[in-house]
Amino acid sequence: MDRGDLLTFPPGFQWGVASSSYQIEGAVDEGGRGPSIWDTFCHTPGKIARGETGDIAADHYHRWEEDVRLLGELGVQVYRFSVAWPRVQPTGRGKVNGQGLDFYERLVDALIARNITPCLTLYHWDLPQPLQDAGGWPNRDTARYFADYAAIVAGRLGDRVTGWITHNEPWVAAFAGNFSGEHAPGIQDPVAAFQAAHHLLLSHGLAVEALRATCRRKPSIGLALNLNPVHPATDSQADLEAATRFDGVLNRWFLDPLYRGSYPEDMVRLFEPVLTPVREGDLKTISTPVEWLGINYYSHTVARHDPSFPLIEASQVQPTGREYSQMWEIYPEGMHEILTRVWNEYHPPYLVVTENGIPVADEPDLDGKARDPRRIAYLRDHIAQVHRAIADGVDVRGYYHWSPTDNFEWAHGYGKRFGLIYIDFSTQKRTVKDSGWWFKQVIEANGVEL
Ligand code: IFM
Repeated sequence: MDRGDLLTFPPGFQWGVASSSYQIEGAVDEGGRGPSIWDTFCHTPGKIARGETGDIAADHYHRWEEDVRLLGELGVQVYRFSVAWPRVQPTGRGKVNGQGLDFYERLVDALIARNITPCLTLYHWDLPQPLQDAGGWPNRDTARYFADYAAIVAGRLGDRVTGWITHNEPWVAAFAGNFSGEHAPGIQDPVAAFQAAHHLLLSHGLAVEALRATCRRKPSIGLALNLNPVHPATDSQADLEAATRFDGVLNRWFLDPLYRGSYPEDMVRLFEPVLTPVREGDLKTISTPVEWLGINYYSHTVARHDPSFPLIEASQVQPTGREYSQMWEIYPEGMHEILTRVWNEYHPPYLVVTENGIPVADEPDLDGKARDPRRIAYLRDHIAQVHRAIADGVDVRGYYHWSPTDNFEWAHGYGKRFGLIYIDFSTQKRTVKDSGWWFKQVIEANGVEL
């Protein structure tokens, strides 16, 4: 498998990049698109750094051809993108906006023409605002509307797209959106957050049925979970237990229902005061087997006992003396740890790293070149850990970098850059960074040089 310092990957391993609609598209009121919760949230003063919005973002709605061409230049094999539900159904239910579907159809056809496999995410957080007005994810009806929307997209694209992701990071959608309120819709209500989490999972199961019933080509369905290994801040009993609880809400609350058909008992006891009863049959729907699981890995979590946090009595700490990016500790070993743990404890058919990347304050130099050695180092070290997991017997079939271009990083606005391609947001000029050319070599070699 390895030649000298080159860690080579199994034949057929897929190298990709991942993006999401609201973070790149812009054109929020064009092509018949309706408003989403992120439009509302961004236009609420005080929610986003510097008052920025995704109104224009990376202007991908107008520049998608250039973006697809750049993906081709980098030799990318898979492009994971998301469809904006409010482009397809401006009010989230009923009426379909053909122009929205046309946009994604053009994109998919252009990818296929360049031999880039599309991997379509149905939901990356841009819920149509009218559905939020009717209660959002805490309202059970939203799950049913999501399945209808899945069938609509599958009806148009299911003859050529085979890679499907129902949800991206349902933990973030549920808890950042409805518990901490840092994300849209900005609600702070634990009861609503747990209802949202349950309905997101339920909608995943319902969408799986809808995709299988509608796609003309057999779909290969997964979902993308944000998973972190959780480590205790010290070896005290209190911190060890706090780490178990943190792991319970971050990882097991989603993995257990999907792969074991039940919520973790220790956490159910803990969250009992804020849980609403689960209806019969829901967990069977949620645990409908799917073809693969996507893991979005960025860092690990270090947790300590902290009674000031209700219910969970645990909080995250940032230990000193470690290496950090602008948003998280840099912890490559966690990639190996989470892949092997999920593989050994939950037995998914196979895994794909559906996101991994680093926010770096890049700027092109005077000669116009965008040098980003920290991103290259981060990617090399994390890809090496994917390789290590494969060598240990974990079936990982792909690695998708977040993200092809710099984009709108939610509450951080444009202040955090994750792209392999630099975007000057004042001109929308694209410049491939060193990391982009480096990733191209990784793809060509099907391996990473240490
Ligand atoms: O930009 C986000 C993405 O939308 C979801 N996963 C994490 C990325 C980086 O924060």
